[in-house]
Amino acid sequence: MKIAIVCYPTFGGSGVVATELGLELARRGHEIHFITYSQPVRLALLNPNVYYHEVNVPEYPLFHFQPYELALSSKLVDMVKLYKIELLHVHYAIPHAYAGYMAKQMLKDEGINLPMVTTLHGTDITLVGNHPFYKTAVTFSINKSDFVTSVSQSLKEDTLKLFNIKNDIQVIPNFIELDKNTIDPSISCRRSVMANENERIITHISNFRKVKRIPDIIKIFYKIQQQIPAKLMMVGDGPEKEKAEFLCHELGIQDKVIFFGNSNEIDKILSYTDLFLLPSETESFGLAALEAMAWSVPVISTNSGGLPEVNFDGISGYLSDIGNTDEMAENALKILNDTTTLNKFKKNALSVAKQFDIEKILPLYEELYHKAINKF
Ligand code: GMT
Repeated sequence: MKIAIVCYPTFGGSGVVATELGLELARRGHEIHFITYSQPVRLALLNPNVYYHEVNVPEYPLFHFQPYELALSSKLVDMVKLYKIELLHVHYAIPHAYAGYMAKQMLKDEGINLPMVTTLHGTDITLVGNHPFYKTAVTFSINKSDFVTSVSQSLKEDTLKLFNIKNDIQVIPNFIELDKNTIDPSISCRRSVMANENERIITHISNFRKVKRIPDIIKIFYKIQQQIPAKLMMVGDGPEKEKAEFLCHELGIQDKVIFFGNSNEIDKILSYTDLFLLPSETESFGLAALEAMAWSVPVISTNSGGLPEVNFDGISGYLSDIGNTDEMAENALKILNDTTTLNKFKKNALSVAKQFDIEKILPLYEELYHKAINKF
């Protein structure tokens, strides 16, 4: 199949899912066209089936806001015609489903039917899309998609609760490529850069937005390091990062916390990690938790949104109510205190992650694409 994928090309989960999906589809022989404003961070172009088409938005001083949707829908129409693309898969409803619908309409005018699959990822529904200024357009674009998927049952329920949706929503969870999880043995071991032999390594990875409750991570770690030798790896960047750095200084734990910023060494960091913290206000799924589990890392998370669908309480880690940092620290210590328990949780985390192996999830998308193409 010839498929166009529209996504945010950033470090965020929706962009990662879209890119990994496209790359795996390309490996399976499909022709994949990424159409977005810059090259997706995880996109390696050394694949004969992968194309990247940049959407350029010229700066014009008259405009207070540059019209990205307009440029995107034009680019979609041009690329669909040029490469005879058969299907459009947009990730994140805002504004991609909206621009996709416009492209569909323009193509229809020329006698071309382009089926559109929209995948809802979370904040496009729970935080941003639900805003009264966007809601009408978001509802419209979801209803005008030929097929809609959501990354968890919880997100599906939220979407149906918050919007007047007439379409069926199919749940296709986030996935992980387990085969990838081997560290090149020629790379010298750098665990020593992060921690001493006797210290447990605890990690958080995100875009440091408010929804991630970054101060809770510091509070949980503060309690852990009072009981056992430990270091905290903070990976990623975003608006809450500086506040977290100050908090570490206030608590006097700055020497035990490393702020990496956006890192391309996530796999290596996770391979040395003993515990992952994700105390988010909400997560439609929690791809970061799954990525950690795929490296046999147990997870301490909240029980909000789709997190209970990926982190199983008492098995791959523990779940607590939002903001209950005392309980999260206690649970973390239960896992970290002795090596036998830690190893049991590590083993369980990996076996839960295996349920989300790309080999199991990707055929669900392929099946949906066939259905969408055959619809016209
Ligand atoms: O929250 C993020 O880190 C980014 C965000 C995004 O839109 O890219 O992630 C959302 O999509 C991911 C992939 O489907 C999910 O795993 C995340 O849980 C979801 N984030 C939220 O719901 C807050």
